[in-house]
Amino acid sequence: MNHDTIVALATATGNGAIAVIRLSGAGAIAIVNKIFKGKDLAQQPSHTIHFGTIRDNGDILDEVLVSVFIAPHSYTGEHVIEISAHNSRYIVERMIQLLIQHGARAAQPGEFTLRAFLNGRLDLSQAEAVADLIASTSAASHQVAIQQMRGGFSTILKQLREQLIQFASLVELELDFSEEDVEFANREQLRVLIAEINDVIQKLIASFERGNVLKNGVPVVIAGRPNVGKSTLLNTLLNEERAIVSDIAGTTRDTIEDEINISGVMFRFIDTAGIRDTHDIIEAKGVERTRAKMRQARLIIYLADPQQDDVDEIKSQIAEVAQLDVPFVVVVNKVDLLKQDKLEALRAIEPLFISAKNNVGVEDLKQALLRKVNLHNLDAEDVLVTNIRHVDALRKTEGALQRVLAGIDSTVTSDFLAMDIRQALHHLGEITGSVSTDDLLDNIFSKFCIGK
Ligand SMILES: Nc1nc2c(ncn2[C@@H]2O[C@H](COP(=O)(O)OP(=O)(O)OP(=O)(O)O)[C@@H](O)[C@H]2O)c(=O)[nH]1
Ligand SMILES: [Mg+2]
Repeated sequence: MNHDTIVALATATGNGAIAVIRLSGAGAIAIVNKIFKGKDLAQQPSHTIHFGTIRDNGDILDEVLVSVFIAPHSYTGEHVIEISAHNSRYIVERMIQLLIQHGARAAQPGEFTLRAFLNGRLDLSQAEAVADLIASTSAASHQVAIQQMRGGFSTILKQLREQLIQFASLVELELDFSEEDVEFANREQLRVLIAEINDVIQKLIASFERGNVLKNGVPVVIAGRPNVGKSTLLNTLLNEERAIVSDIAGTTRDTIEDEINISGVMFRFIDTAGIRDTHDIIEAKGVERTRAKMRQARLIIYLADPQQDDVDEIKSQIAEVAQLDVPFVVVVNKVDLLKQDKLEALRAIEPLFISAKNNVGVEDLKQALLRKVNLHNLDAEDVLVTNIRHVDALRKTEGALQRVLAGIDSTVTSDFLAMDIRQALHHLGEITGSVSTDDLLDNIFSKFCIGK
């Protein structure tokens, strides 16, 4: 199965000067050679590029550049050919058909990367990072994906896993000598190793929240009483008329979301229905939704309007927000209308003063948000877990290690100890793919596009 040569368009369909058609497999060079007129590709060294024409029965289909990668020095570890052609849908379709006629097969989604994994060019978490990298939309998510694709935490995990394997085999060896009551595996050393692994795992699990936020954007809820200017602020942040603004209280009834990139970090702003008691059933539902969104937020912008509410009233609103236990910033809107004495009185609550309508102070607000999430200065060496599958496996590893520790303490027999260590190894291996099932691989690679 793995010996057939696969072909797919590697670049996006549609506009663009160049299309790259990629082949991988033992027959890649021979197949292209049959339709390529130029140098004999079979005679060329790896990592070289050759100009020539692709011909169908003597008719020139296109002038192309052909890149040659000889196994195992390629993305997939197999022979790889990349044909750079002119990006016409017609040319691309004909060329792929031609290659299939000459012995290639159309690739499945993610099949190039799957082969890279099966041939040991990437581990599973690195392969997943390829998908993330392609999907990355901000400097931060890009950095996390690159880090992971280049090895990331799998290197650390592999080392720890190997040490644990050593212990597993020593403990299992004890089973063969069970009559004689010997201990090959030093229990104290095992305890130290487990503590070390636990430490790394804890850090990785803790990084998940941060990593996930980087990948998916920081959810920031804009909340406050009706008419304080929440929708106006959303529009100003997005620099477009995204939400309806009016001087009628209760204009926004449902949540409205959109993303912007601030200094490399994706923020997802969520405009909400103004909070008040209301008999209007639809508005009441909207307010309920606002409260739910506030609880789920990573950060709340609590917007107040001193034209509507006096300082004490605003203070009591803030006290309510504080109870949610979600980080928040207090922002006073409509400074353009604010009288000096009221402004002074408001300083006590240390808000940011803005005018959403006139775009005053909004830049400072953005900077405050960045400081608050503390994500923009990511260390290039920071290892972050962004994948729910990985975090699951890490949690399961943690559980198994706890059982190993408990086992050492209660001096259970070696066979139970060995079983728990094997469990931990299994879950650690799931992350890097040292342990994998067809279902798991299917699940991961089917999410890729064809050509990746
Ligand atoms: N003077 C002044 N008016 C503003 C400012 N920001 C918003 N407004 C006005 O305040 C009114 C309400 O603005 P919205 O953005 O619709 O308020 P909201 O908080 O979304 O209101 P609801 O959706 O009803 O909860 C509109 O008439 C805006 O033009 C500001 O900075 N200065
Ligand atoms: Mg609104």
